[in-house]
Amino acid sequence: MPDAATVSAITPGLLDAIRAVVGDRGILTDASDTAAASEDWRRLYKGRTSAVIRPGNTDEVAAVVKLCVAAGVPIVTQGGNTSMVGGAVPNEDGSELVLSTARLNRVRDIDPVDMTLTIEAGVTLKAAQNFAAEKGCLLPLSISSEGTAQIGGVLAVNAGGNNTVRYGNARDLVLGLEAVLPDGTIWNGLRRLRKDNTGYCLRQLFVGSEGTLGIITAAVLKLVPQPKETAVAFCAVATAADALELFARVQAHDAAAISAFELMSGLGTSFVLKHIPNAALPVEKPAPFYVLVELATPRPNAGLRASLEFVLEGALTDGVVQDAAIAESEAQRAAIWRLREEHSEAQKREGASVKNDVSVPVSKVPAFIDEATAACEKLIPGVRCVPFGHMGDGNIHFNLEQPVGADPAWFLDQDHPIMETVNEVVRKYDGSFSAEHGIGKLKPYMMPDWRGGAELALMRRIKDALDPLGLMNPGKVLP
Ligand code: 2HG
Ligand code: ZN
Repeated sequence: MPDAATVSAITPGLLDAIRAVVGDRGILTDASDTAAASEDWRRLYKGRTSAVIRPGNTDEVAAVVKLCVAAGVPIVTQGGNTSMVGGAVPNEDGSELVLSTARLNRVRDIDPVDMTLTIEAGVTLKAAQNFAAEKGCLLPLSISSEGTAQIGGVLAVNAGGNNTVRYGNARDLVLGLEAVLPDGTIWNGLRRLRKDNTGYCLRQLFVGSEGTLGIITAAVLKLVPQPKETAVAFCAVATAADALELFARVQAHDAAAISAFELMSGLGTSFVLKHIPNAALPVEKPAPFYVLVELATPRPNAGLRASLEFVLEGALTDGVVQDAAIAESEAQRAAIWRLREEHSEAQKREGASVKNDVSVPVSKVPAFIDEATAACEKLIPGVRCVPFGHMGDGNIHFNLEQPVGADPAWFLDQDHPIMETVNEVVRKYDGSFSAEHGIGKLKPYMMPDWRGGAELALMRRIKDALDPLGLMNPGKVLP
């Protein structure tokens, strides 16, 4: 076995041996395929690889890992390649192979009594939600990229998304896991038990590890009953403080029914209206901020709409809300959600943007937004702050769009000072510099500052113990 310092070149012999395991359709070497897998969704990183390996089952993953270990070749595991932090792209020197989970795409089991879904890593989150819905269950995890993002990646990064306020993050939904370890051993921990106190909780090591400790190949996910009633409103508010007041009022009235409480800035929403076909504002006049509030319950005839109307009427009377529209149909509900979910795409089309995926205590969200906005506008005059996100759990995407007419490359070069400026405010409110997108390639340099000392040392010891050769997604997460 090679030692950690030696990383060998990818030889034709290695690719032949891999081809013998996965077959012709399990290995892509065309330039268009390898180029697509080497660039991230945000186009921040352009790496290089000589092949994308697509194993068709867990045994093939294990065999490929063993071949790579013997050859000293690093592996970058990739699902839907929707990472916001460059977590799934190979480096620039072409020394890493990309292992795609796309063909691990089977639903192994779904049980509506146990309320569990046993599913392979390459199934998209959207397809997994649909399987659950067909059995009358809800997979309570929803993110903007769910049509493309795959279960393996969603778990590897511990995605959060729109329903964390009610159901927690991806890690809270994982009962069991199957993974291929960095030496090629298959660990089958696909238990679907609600209680299982048997030593260290190994599955949680892999959730959030971003492919640096092994390759997640399948998981048992917790389901919940499908809502029988849903009510969604789109509300115009003058300030983020008003949005917080609205959140407090909905919580006081029916906290258990809240399934999403999302904030959008007026400017960010104007980008959606500008760039996304058929997007329309459901309220009469533009406002500085908007809130999407969704209530949902598995109880029939629960009167959610009346609940929402009651809270909104009070909020309108007291000037907390300027205007509000409640969805009258599934189509209207989808249109309201689209305004929220297209924020990233619209920002991409508007120009270069620097993202800050941060969290603070929910009660501090307005102060954080006000102070971070002032600090960034001082740092870069003309910068356009477009904060949005999951206000109900305190996770704000404090994104900055380049000043109008500025050079995009120049703007992106300012990413470190911008992120540091935002992070200073995050620190003031005891928040996190990475709420749900993970660390990837973008943020390892921040780790010593935020997670240094015993915490980072422990992470390194875990990494060294599991992946002593450093072949699993090198350069990600740890500095
Ligand atoms: C979302 O909440 C995603 O839509 C993407 O987490 C956030 O683009 C972003 O910064
Ligand atoms: Zn988000």
